[in-house]
Amino acid sequence: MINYLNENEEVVEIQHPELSSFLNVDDRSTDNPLLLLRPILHLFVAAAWGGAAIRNVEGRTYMANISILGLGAMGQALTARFLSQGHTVTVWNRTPGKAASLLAKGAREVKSAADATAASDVTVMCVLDYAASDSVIDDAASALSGRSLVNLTNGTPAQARATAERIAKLGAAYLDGGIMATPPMIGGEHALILYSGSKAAFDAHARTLEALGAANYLGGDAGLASLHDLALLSGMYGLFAGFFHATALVDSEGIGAGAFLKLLGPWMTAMMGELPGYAEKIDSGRHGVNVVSNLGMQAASLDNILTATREQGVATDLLDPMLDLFRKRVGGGFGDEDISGVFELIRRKSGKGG
Ligand code: FVH
Repeated sequence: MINYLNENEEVVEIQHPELSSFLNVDDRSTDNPLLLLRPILHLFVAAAWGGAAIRNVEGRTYMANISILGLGAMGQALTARFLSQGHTVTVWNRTPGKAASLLAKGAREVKSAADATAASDVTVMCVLDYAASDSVIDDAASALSGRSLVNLTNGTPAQARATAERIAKLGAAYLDGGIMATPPMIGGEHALILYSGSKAAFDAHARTLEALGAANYLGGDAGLASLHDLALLSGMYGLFAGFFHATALVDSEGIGAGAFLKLLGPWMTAMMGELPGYAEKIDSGRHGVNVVSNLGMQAASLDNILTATREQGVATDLLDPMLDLFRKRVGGGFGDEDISGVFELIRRKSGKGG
């Protein structure tokens, strides 16, 4: 008998007297060279056993059957990472010919999304957008029943929820995901992937999915991963916008971006320290307490920034909307309050948030 652990840490027993006498040998000091093959044999036995994710109790082998739909830059990175972890990966892409380097690493390519889906308990899809993922689901629909689909395609919460409903009707479990990483970051320490949707599917496959990056499950509403993904990206684009505007301003006098970043980087990092205070004011709705730098003063500063920007011949497009909001809030009688009050102008006026 050979013992393996499935993804729920349950022991799976495989009855095979000849193999088990060899694979379960404990004496590692033996000089039998065949023992070097033991990890590979474990992989072989796991595969032959029937496809569920299993790993050797000794912790030296770990194996899942995973299918990947979509071999763009991200799909290729996901596949390469799963392969590097010893998993069995079946791949499909709309346009053939993108799997060459993955086939060399052990991936198996099939001709249809349905064939790929049928090959594994869990299928990870990562294509351009939801129009693309809808059409891939059309093709895979016949094979989805009883399986799990993890959709890492970027989209909106509404698209994720609609897809969750559709997949439920097809009899499959659905996890939506948002990848907070670029392809080269996959599997690295800074890669984060947000998930929401079927808790059962997350619990069953979290161990496998963790190979890609930290796996953060946000709840049963399939739209939550997308909501958080887009919100995090919004923060990123706001940061980039500040960087671009600031750099264009000094660039107008011939100062290079790299040189300026030495000043801007630490300044932005220092200003990050203001965010917990703003978050507290937003959550409490009390923008008038503990005000150090009031909005009226900040509106005058931003006005100066935009005047100087025009004088330097630089475009004001990125910051114009911010000054409009500052002025509107000051005009509403909130000039003595904190800058966090601007949030009240953009938040949803009714429903969950407002
Ligand atoms: N790359 C990145 O930095 C970001 C990081 C965060 C997450 N995003 C999202 O990941 C999705 C895929 O992005 P990608 O980088 O892999 O994108 P591409 O390299 O352009 O590959 C696109 C794949 O989508 C397939 N595809 C497009 N349209 C269809 C369709 N109608 N039916 C089936 N597949 C389709 C395309 O196939 P092909 O053109 O090779 O036939 C590629 O496999 C995306 O949501 C990012 O926002 C990446």
